[in-house]
Amino acid sequence: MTFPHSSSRLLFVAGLLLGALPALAQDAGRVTPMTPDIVESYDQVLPSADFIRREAMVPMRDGTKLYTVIVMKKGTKDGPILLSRSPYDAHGSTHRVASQRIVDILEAMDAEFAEDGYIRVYQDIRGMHRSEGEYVMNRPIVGPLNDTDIDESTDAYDTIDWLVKNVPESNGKVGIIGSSYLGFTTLMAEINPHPALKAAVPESPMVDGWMGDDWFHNGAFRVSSLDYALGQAFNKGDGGGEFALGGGDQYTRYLKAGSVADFVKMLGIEDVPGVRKFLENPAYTDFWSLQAVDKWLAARPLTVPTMIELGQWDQEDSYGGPAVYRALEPKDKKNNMVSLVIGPWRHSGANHGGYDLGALTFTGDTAREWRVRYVKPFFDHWLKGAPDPHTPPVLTYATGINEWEESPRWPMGSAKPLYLAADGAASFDRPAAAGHDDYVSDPAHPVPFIPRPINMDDATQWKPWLVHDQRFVSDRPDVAVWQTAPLDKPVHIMGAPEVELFASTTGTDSDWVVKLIDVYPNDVPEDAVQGAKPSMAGYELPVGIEIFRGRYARSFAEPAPLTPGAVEHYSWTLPNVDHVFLPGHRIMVQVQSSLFPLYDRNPQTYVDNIMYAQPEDYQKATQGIWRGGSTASAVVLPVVE
Ligand code: PG9
Repeated sequence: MTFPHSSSRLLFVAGLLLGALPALAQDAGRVTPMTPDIVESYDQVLPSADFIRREAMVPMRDGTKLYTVIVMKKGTKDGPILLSRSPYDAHGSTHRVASQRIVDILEAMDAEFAEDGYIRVYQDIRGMHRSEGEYVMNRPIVGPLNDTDIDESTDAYDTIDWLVKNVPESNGKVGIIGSSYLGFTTLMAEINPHPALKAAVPESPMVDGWMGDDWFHNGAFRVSSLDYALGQAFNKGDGGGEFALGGGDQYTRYLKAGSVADFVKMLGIEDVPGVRKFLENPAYTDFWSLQAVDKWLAARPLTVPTMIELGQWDQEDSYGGPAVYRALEPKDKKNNMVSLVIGPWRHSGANHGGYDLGALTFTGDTAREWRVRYVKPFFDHWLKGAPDPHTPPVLTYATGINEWEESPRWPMGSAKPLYLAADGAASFDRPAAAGHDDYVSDPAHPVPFIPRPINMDDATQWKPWLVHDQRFVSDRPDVAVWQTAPLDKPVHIMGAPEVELFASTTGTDSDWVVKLIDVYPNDVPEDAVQGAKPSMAGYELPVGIEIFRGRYARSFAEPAPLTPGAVEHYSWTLPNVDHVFLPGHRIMVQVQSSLFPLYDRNPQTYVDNIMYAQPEDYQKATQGIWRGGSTASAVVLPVVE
């Protein structure tokens, strides 16, 4: 280990001395400064604790200091550093439970590392909680959208540089990990990476907020984004978190409010920067495309081994992980630097218990299994020189048969269209004759995305919603349904099903929602499984749900009105999955024109900025879903034979 700065040597000595003086430190007011910037923290820590916890204000190149917590087991020597850069309170992540054991104070996902000589570091990103500076939500990289000299990539670089020079117990190698926003900061660290950054695990990373991560999906706005932007605007010190927007059914609340802008005005939050950016940028202009992280990564060399993870039922960031895989994989000439993992999880579920999701039960704790069998050996190899674990290029969990599968690439399946046919049938044979099925979509009665009363802030509703039984809407007259006969052999899909929809509307704008569903037989052998779970008999399990905003049929950047009555062709993808439809099950497709209040309502009358639609713009429309002939709507399944 080398200490380039003499101050680091001093620090090391001070650290050794202080390690022997915890009781004194507590007497002295619970924290003891090591230098003005590094504090050995004894907050609620007894001499018997098995760990050391330091707090440092780490200086960035522009002088801004970021609050950083460094935790390791006592006696750590030559340990690798595992870093996470977070907007969610580094102090909280290193104070989970008041305990004297390192595995308790850190996040559950850290246990394997904490016990094995890793130095765990959490940092508040710029402007958040205890860090200095100004917070910019998903701060774009320095360039056209950021005219400063700093971004999350430079902050990661400066942090890593400081850590390897100022943590004397480290071996000088750094890995980075984190989910969602922390997945975004993980990827940002890979742009012009510090040479000490040796491996990265971006989990459910937020990559493109318009295409399919948090804010919009294919142009449809996610109303929950407002709540998030509001919370982030006030996350300073111990502040922030959720906002009390009133109780009751959110379906009613948003319906009564009107447009997104009406809701924002009602709350008086037009000037919150995060909120304003949504109102002003509803289309995929440079504002969004120039901040898409996959595009930045595609334009740079691949130097950091990267394991990308996402949950099959990720209700927040299902787009980003596969997009980054597509951007990086062509550079991975030997197929040994980039890997993709899709587990049977919700958003960030990989860092928690992976036994079940909603009504589904898996084979044990799949999340811990992934962390122990794949993530830990991956970091051990790159950060500690442990033997090559031969991380599989692709690791997925086949739901339906509940088995892990290792594959050489992604997607694995080949395209097999499942066509919508007459009389509610779905078939692998293309119907010769063209026809259409119609329904009336009324913005005054949008289709709920989960049963009412809806509270998206209630984790029990929000986290498993993507696996919710769809029977609660399949009988609605504004939900069109097609299904196969019971399958006589399994249908295994590995990839992102593609929607090829031919549809008409009597309006001038419209949303289209397609759901691919696994329908369980009405009496299922699975019922024999013992446990507290409700019966799966007749269950309509969504394998993938995704929305498309009609005005973007021809261009994401330049929306245009739809021509009433004309049949338009729409293409988009459902989330990436590894799923087996078992014999006896049916494959169902549902189509509807709203998914409320998760997505704002399309008024069904074209207006330039949909955020500002007026009450008179919200009009009923008759929707035609076309099938057969030259307008053969289908969901193209990535089938593995
Ligand atoms: N999905 C959340 C998020 C990421 C990035 C930006 C905004 C929100 C998250 O869970 O962090």
